[in-house]
Amino acid sequence: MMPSFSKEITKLADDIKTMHIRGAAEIGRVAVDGLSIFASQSKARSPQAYRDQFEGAYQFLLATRPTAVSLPNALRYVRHRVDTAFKKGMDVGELRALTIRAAEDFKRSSLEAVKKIGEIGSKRIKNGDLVMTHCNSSVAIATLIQAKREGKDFSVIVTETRPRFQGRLTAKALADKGIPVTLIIDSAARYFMPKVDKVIVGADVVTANGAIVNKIGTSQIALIAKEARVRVFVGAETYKFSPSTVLGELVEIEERPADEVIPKKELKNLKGVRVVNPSFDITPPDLIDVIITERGVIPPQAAILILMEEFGWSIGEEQVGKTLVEEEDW
Ligand code: RUB
Repeated sequence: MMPSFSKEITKLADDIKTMHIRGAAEIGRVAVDGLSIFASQSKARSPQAYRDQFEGAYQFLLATRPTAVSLPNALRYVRHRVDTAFKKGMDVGELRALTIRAAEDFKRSSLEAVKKIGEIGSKRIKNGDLVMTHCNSSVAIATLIQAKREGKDFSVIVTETRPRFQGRLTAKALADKGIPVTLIIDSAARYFMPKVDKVIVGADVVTANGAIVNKIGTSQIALIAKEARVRVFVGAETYKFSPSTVLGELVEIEERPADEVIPKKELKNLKGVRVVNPSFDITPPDLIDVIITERGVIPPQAAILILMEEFGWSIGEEQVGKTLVEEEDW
Protein backbone atom coordinates (compact mmCIF):
# COMPACT_ATOMS: atom_id res chain seq x y z
CA MET A 1 0.00 0.00 0.00
CA MET A 2 1.26 3.50 -0.88
CA PRO A 3 2.05 5.48 2.30
CA SER A 4 0.15 8.75 2.65
CA PHE A 5 1.97 12.07 2.64
CA SER A 6 1.21 15.47 4.09
CA LYS A 7 -0.92 17.85 2.04
CA GLU A 8 2.14 20.02 1.33
CA ILE A 9 4.08 17.10 -0.19
CA THR A 10 1.01 15.84 -2.06
CA LYS A 11 0.36 19.31 -3.50
CA LEU A 12 3.98 19.72 -4.54
CA ALA A 13 3.93 16.34 -6.32
CA ASP A 14 0.65 17.25 -7.96
CA ASP A 15 2.04 20.58 -9.15
CA ILE A 16 4.87 18.73 -10.92
CA LYS A 17 2.49 16.15 -12.45
CA THR A 18 0.09 18.79 -13.75
CA MET A 19 2.99 20.98 -14.93
CA HIS A 20 2.20 23.96 -12.72
CA ILE A 21 5.83 23.44 -11.90
CA ARG A 22 7.79 22.47 -14.97
CA GLY A 23 11.11 22.67 -16.79
CA ALA A 24 13.81 20.16 -15.92
CA ALA A 25 15.89 22.35 -13.61
CA GLU A 26 12.91 23.62 -11.66
CA ILE A 27 11.45 20.12 -11.29
CA GLY A 28 14.70 18.95 -9.69
CA ARG A 29 14.83 21.86 -7.28
CA VAL A 30 11.19 21.54 -6.27
CA ALA A 31 11.46 17.76 -5.82
CA VAL A 32 14.23 18.19 -3.24
CA ASP A 33 12.02 20.76 -1.54
CA GLY A 34 9.58 17.86 -1.15
CA LEU A 35 12.24 15.88 0.72
CA SER A 36 12.97 18.92 2.82
CA ILE A 37 9.29 19.24 3.77
CA PHE A 38 9.26 15.52 4.56
CA ALA A 39 12.25 16.00 6.89
CA SER A 40 10.72 18.96 8.68
CA GLN A 41 7.44 17.09 9.24
CA SER A 42 8.83 13.65 10.04
CA LYS A 43 7.75 12.09 13.33
CA ALA A 44 10.02 9.07 12.93
CA ARG A 45 11.32 7.78 16.27
CA SER A 46 14.31 5.83 15.03
CA PRO A 47 16.89 6.33 12.27
CA GLN A 48 15.61 3.15 10.59
CA ALA A 49 12.02 4.43 10.63
CA TYR A 50 13.24 7.75 9.23
CA ARG A 51 15.21 6.03 6.48
CA ASP A 52 12.19 3.85 5.55
CA GLN A 53 9.77 6.78 5.46
CA PHE A 54 12.31 8.87 3.55
CA GLU A 55 12.39 6.17 0.88
CA GLY A 56 8.59 6.36 0.59
CA ALA A 57 8.71 10.13 0.03
CA TYR A 58 11.61 9.69 -2.41
CA GLN A 59 9.68 7.16 -4.51
CA PHE A 60 6.52 9.26 -4.38
CA LEU A 61 8.34 12.33 -5.73
CA LEU A 62 10.27 10.26 -8.25
CA ALA A 63 7.02 9.05 -9.82
CA THR A 64 5.75 12.54 -10.67
CA ARG A 65 7.21 12.87 -14.20
CA PRO A 66 9.21 10.24 -16.04
CA THR A 67 11.58 11.96 -18.48
CA ALA A 68 13.74 14.73 -16.98
CA VAL A 69 16.76 13.07 -15.34
CA SER A 70 17.24 16.18 -13.22
CA LEU A 71 14.43 14.77 -11.06
CA PRO A 72 16.08 11.43 -10.10
CA ASN A 73 19.53 13.02 -10.02
CA ALA A 74 18.33 15.74 -7.61
CA LEU A 75 16.56 13.24 -5.37
CA ARG A 76 19.56 10.89 -5.44
CA TYR A 77 21.80 13.74 -4.39
CA VAL A 78 19.85 14.08 -1.16
CA ARG A 79 19.35 10.33 -0.67
CA HIS A 80 23.03 9.60 -1.11
CA ARG A 81 23.87 11.99 1.70
CA VAL A 82 21.09 10.66 3.94
CA ASP A 83 22.32 7.10 3.33
CA THR A 84 25.91 7.99 4.17
CA ALA A 85 24.80 9.72 7.38
CA PHE A 86 22.48 6.83 8.25
CA LYS A 87 25.36 4.35 7.89
CA LYS A 88 27.51 6.57 10.12
CA GLY A 89 24.87 6.17 12.84
CA MET A 90 23.38 9.66 12.96
CA ASP A 91 20.23 10.11 15.06
CA VAL A 92 16.84 11.19 13.69
CA GLY A 93 17.36 14.87 14.50
CA GLU A 94 20.68 14.87 12.65
CA LEU A 95 19.21 13.00 9.68
CA ARG A 96 16.36 15.49 9.42
CA ALA A 97 18.70 18.48 9.54
CA LEU A 98 21.02 16.87 7.02
CA THR A 99 18.14 16.21 4.60
CA ILE A 100 17.16 19.88 4.70
CA ARG A 101 20.79 20.97 4.24
CA ALA A 102 21.33 18.60 1.33
CA ALA A 103 18.20 19.91 -0.41
CA GLU A 104 19.43 23.48 0.05
CA ASP A 105 22.87 22.54 -1.27
CA PHE A 106 21.35 20.99 -4.38
CA LYS A 107 19.20 24.02 -5.07
CA ARG A 108 22.08 26.41 -4.56
CA SER A 109 24.39 24.46 -6.84
CA SER A 110 21.66 24.12 -9.46
CA LEU A 111 21.10 27.88 -9.53
CA GLU A 112 24.86 28.48 -9.66
CA ALA A 113 25.14 26.06 -12.59
CA VAL A 114 22.40 27.86 -14.53
CA LYS A 115 24.16 31.19 -13.92
CA LYS A 116 27.52 29.81 -14.97
CA ILE A 117 26.08 28.33 -18.18
CA GLY A 118 24.53 31.72 -18.89
CA GLU A 119 27.94 33.34 -18.55
CA ILE A 120 29.66 30.77 -20.76
CA GLY A 121 26.87 30.57 -23.34
CA SER A 122 26.46 34.33 -23.70
CA LYS A 123 29.94 34.48 -25.25
CA ARG A 124 28.45 32.74 -28.27
CA ILE A 125 25.83 35.45 -28.82
CA LYS A 126 27.05 38.25 -31.08
CA ASN A 127 25.75 41.68 -32.05
CA GLY A 128 23.20 41.39 -34.82
CA ASP A 129 22.42 37.71 -34.17
CA LEU A 130 19.00 36.24 -34.75
CA VAL A 131 18.64 33.37 -32.29
CA MET A 132 15.92 30.72 -32.30
CA THR A 133 14.77 28.93 -29.17
CA HIS A 134 12.11 26.33 -28.49
CA CYS A 135 9.96 25.73 -25.41
CA ASN A 136 10.89 27.36 -22.11
CA SER A 137 14.36 26.59 -20.88
CA SER A 138 15.64 28.55 -17.90
CA VAL A 139 19.17 27.78 -19.08
CA ALA A 140 18.59 29.12 -22.60
CA ILE A 141 16.84 32.16 -21.13
CA ALA A 142 19.70 32.78 -18.65
CA THR A 143 22.13 32.73 -21.58
CA LEU A 144 20.13 35.21 -23.63
CA ILE A 145 19.52 37.54 -20.68
CA GLN A 146 23.22 37.47 -19.81
CA ALA A 147 24.09 38.42 -23.39
CA LYS A 148 21.64 41.31 -23.17
CA ARG A 149 23.19 42.38 -19.86
CA GLU A 150 26.55 42.49 -21.61
CA GLY A 151 25.06 45.04 -23.98
CA LYS A 152 24.68 42.79 -27.01
CA ASP A 153 22.13 43.71 -29.60
CA PHE A 154 20.34 40.62 -30.92
CA SER A 155 16.82 39.34 -31.38
CA VAL A 156 15.11 36.02 -30.74
CA ILE A 157 12.56 33.89 -32.53
CA VAL A 158 10.53 31.84 -30.07
CA THR A 159 8.41 28.89 -31.17
CA GLU A 160 5.07 28.79 -29.41
CA THR A 161 5.60 25.12 -28.41
CA ARG A 162 2.29 23.41 -28.76
CA PRO A 163 0.37 21.96 -27.09
CA ARG A 164 1.22 23.72 -23.79
CA PHE A 165 2.53 26.96 -25.29
CA GLN A 166 5.61 27.22 -23.08
CA GLY A 167 7.05 29.48 -25.82
CA ARG A 168 4.78 32.25 -24.59
CA LEU A 169 6.51 32.13 -21.21
CA THR A 170 9.88 32.40 -22.92
CA ALA A 171 8.70 35.26 -25.13
CA LYS A 172 7.52 37.18 -22.07
CA ALA A 173 10.68 36.50 -20.05
CA LEU A 174 12.89 37.80 -22.86
CA ALA A 175 10.68 40.74 -23.86
CA ASP A 176 10.54 41.82 -20.20
CA LYS A 177 14.32 42.23 -20.37
CA GLY A 178 14.08 44.37 -23.48
CA ILE A 179 15.12 41.65 -25.95
CA PRO A 180 13.24 41.92 -29.28
CA VAL A 181 11.16 38.74 -29.65
CA THR A 182 9.16 37.26 -32.50
CA LEU A 183 6.73 34.50 -31.57
CA ILE A 184 6.04 31.97 -34.34
CA ILE A 185 4.01 28.81 -34.70
CA ASP A 186 6.09 25.65 -34.45
CA SER A 187 5.53 24.68 -38.05
CA ALA A 188 7.00 28.01 -39.24
CA ALA A 189 10.46 27.09 -37.93
CA ARG A 190 11.78 25.99 -41.35
CA TYR A 191 10.37 29.08 -43.03
CA PHE A 192 12.46 31.29 -40.73
CA MET A 193 15.56 29.11 -40.33
CA PRO A 194 17.58 30.52 -43.28
CA LYS A 195 17.61 33.90 -41.50
CA VAL A 196 18.62 32.44 -38.12
CA ASP A 197 22.26 32.61 -36.90
CA LYS A 198 22.05 30.10 -34.06
CA VAL A 199 19.64 27.93 -32.13
CA ILE A 200 19.80 27.56 -28.37
CA VAL A 201 17.71 25.09 -26.39
CA GLY A 202 17.79 23.42 -22.99
CA ALA A 203 17.65 19.72 -22.18
CA ASP A 204 15.79 17.32 -19.95
CA VAL A 205 18.37 14.61 -20.44
CA VAL A 206 21.82 14.23 -21.98
CA THR A 207 22.47 10.58 -22.79
CA ALA A 208 25.74 8.65 -22.79
CA ASN A 209 26.09 8.98 -26.58
CA GLY A 210 25.56 12.75 -26.48
CA ALA A 211 21.97 12.82 -27.66
CA ILE A 212 19.65 15.19 -25.88
CA VAL A 213 16.05 14.71 -24.86
CA ASN A 214 14.11 17.95 -24.88
CA LYS A 215 10.63 19.29 -25.64
CA ILE A 216 8.91 17.63 -28.59
CA GLY A 217 9.89 19.42 -31.77
CA THR A 218 13.50 20.09 -30.72
CA SER A 219 14.84 17.41 -33.05
CA GLN A 220 12.92 18.85 -36.00
CA ILE A 221 14.38 22.28 -35.31
CA ALA A 222 17.88 20.80 -35.02
CA LEU A 223 17.40 18.96 -38.30
CA ILE A 224 16.34 22.04 -40.22
CA ALA A 225 19.13 24.01 -38.53
CA LYS A 226 21.59 21.49 -39.95
CA GLU A 227 20.00 21.82 -43.37
CA ALA A 228 20.43 25.61 -43.17
CA ARG A 229 23.95 25.32 -41.65
CA VAL A 230 22.86 27.00 -38.44
CA ARG A 231 24.66 26.07 -35.21
CA VAL A 232 22.73 24.35 -32.44
CA PHE A 233 23.74 25.00 -28.83
CA VAL A 234 22.31 23.03 -25.93
CA GLY A 235 22.54 24.39 -22.39
CA ALA A 236 22.58 21.56 -19.84
CA GLU A 237 23.80 21.36 -16.26
CA THR A 238 25.74 18.18 -15.49
CA TYR A 239 22.84 16.86 -13.41
CA LYS A 240 20.95 16.52 -16.70
CA PHE A 241 23.41 13.80 -17.77
CA SER A 242 21.90 10.37 -17.34
CA PRO A 243 24.06 7.65 -15.77
CA SER A 244 21.57 4.87 -16.47
CA THR A 245 21.97 5.42 -20.22
CA VAL A 246 25.56 4.20 -19.81
CA LEU A 247 24.05 0.88 -18.75
CA GLY A 248 21.98 0.80 -21.91
CA GLU A 249 18.73 2.00 -20.45
CA LEU A 250 16.53 4.05 -22.76
CA VAL A 251 15.00 7.35 -21.70
CA GLU A 252 11.29 7.10 -21.11
CA ILE A 253 9.41 9.65 -23.19
CA GLU A 254 6.46 11.03 -21.29
CA GLU A 255 3.06 10.70 -22.95
CA ARG A 256 0.73 13.53 -22.00
CA PRO A 257 -3.08 13.40 -22.15
CA ALA A 258 -4.92 13.77 -25.45
CA ASP A 259 -6.94 16.73 -24.20
CA GLU A 260 -3.77 18.85 -24.23
CA VAL A 261 -3.98 18.53 -28.02
CA ILE A 262 -7.73 18.77 -28.60
CA PRO A 263 -10.65 19.34 -26.20
CA LYS A 264 -12.35 16.10 -25.17
CA LYS A 265 -15.68 17.23 -26.69
CA GLU A 266 -14.15 17.86 -30.11
CA LEU A 267 -12.27 14.60 -30.09
CA LYS A 268 -15.53 12.78 -29.41
CA ASN A 269 -16.82 14.10 -32.73
CA LEU A 270 -13.77 12.82 -34.60
CA LYS A 271 -14.86 9.22 -34.77
CA GLY A 272 -12.00 6.76 -35.22
CA VAL A 273 -9.28 9.34 -34.44
CA ARG A 274 -6.63 8.59 -31.85
CA VAL A 275 -4.43 11.33 -30.37
CA VAL A 276 -0.87 10.61 -29.29
CA ASN A 277 0.94 13.32 -27.36
CA PRO A 278 4.61 12.60 -26.62
CA SER A 279 6.09 15.44 -24.60
CA PHE A 280 9.75 15.08 -25.59
CA ASP A 281 11.89 13.89 -28.47
CA ILE A 282 15.47 12.84 -29.00
CA THR A 283 17.98 14.94 -30.89
CA PRO A 284 20.99 12.85 -31.97
CA PRO A 285 24.51 14.16 -31.33
CA ASP A 286 25.24 14.79 -35.00
CA LEU A 287 22.60 17.53 -35.00
CA ILE A 288 24.16 19.32 -32.01
CA ASP A 289 27.23 21.56 -32.23
CA VAL A 290 28.04 21.87 -28.54
CA ILE A 291 26.60 21.24 -25.12
CA ILE A 292 27.25 24.10 -22.71
CA THR A 293 27.62 22.86 -19.15
CA GLU A 294 28.66 24.68 -15.99
CA ARG A 295 32.05 23.00 -16.41
CA GLY A 296 32.50 24.33 -19.89
CA VAL A 297 31.61 23.74 -23.50
CA ILE A 298 31.83 20.16 -24.74
CA PRO A 299 31.08 18.46 -28.03
CA PRO A 300 28.09 16.13 -27.53
CA GLN A 301 30.38 13.13 -28.11
CA ALA A 302 32.17 14.04 -24.85
CA ALA A 303 29.04 13.44 -22.75
CA ILE A 304 30.41 10.04 -21.80
CA LEU A 305 33.48 11.71 -20.30
CA ILE A 306 31.35 13.78 -17.93
CA LEU A 307 29.48 10.65 -16.88
CA MET A 308 32.60 8.53 -16.44
CA GLU A 309 34.37 11.26 -14.53
CA GLU A 310 31.45 11.42 -12.13
CA PHE A 311 30.62 7.77 -11.75
CA GLY A 312 33.88 6.00 -12.44
CA TRP A 313 35.01 4.04 -15.45
CA SER A 314 33.38 0.78 -14.42
CA ILE A 315 29.95 2.24 -14.02
CA GLY A 316 27.41 -0.11 -12.46
CA GLU A 317 24.01 -0.03 -10.75
CA GLU A 318 25.67 0.97 -7.50
CA GLN A 319 27.16 4.16 -8.94
CA VAL A 320 24.00 5.01 -10.87
CA GLY A 321 22.23 5.16 -7.52
CA LYS A 322 24.75 7.77 -6.47
CA THR A 323 24.45 11.26 -7.75
CA LEU A 324 26.04 13.48 -10.30
CA VAL A 325 26.39 16.53 -8.11
CA GLU A 326 28.39 15.75 -5.03
CA GLU A 327 28.91 18.83 -2.91
CA GLU A 328 32.67 18.89 -3.39
CA ASP A 329 32.22 19.09 -7.14
CA TRP A 330 30.82 22.59 -7.01
C1 RUB B 1 10.40 21.77 -20.63
C2 RUB B 1 11.54 21.59 -21.59
C3 RUB B 1 12.74 22.45 -21.37
C4 RUB B 1 13.77 21.62 -20.58
C5 RUB B 1 14.94 22.46 -20.12
O1 RUB B 1 9.42 20.78 -20.80
O2 RUB B 1 11.53 20.75 -22.45
O3 RUB B 1 13.33 22.79 -22.59
O4 RUB B 1 13.14 21.08 -19.44
O5 RUB B 1 14.49 23.46 -19.23
P1 RUB B 1 8.12 20.80 -19.84
P2 RUB B 1 15.48 24.08 -18.14
O6 RUB B 1 7.47 22.14 -20.02
O7 RUB B 1 7.29 19.67 -20.34
O8 RUB B 1 8.59 20.57 -18.44
O9 RUB B 1 16.64 24.64 -18.90
O10 RUB B 1 14.66 25.15 -17.44
O11 RUB B 1 15.89 22.98 -17.22
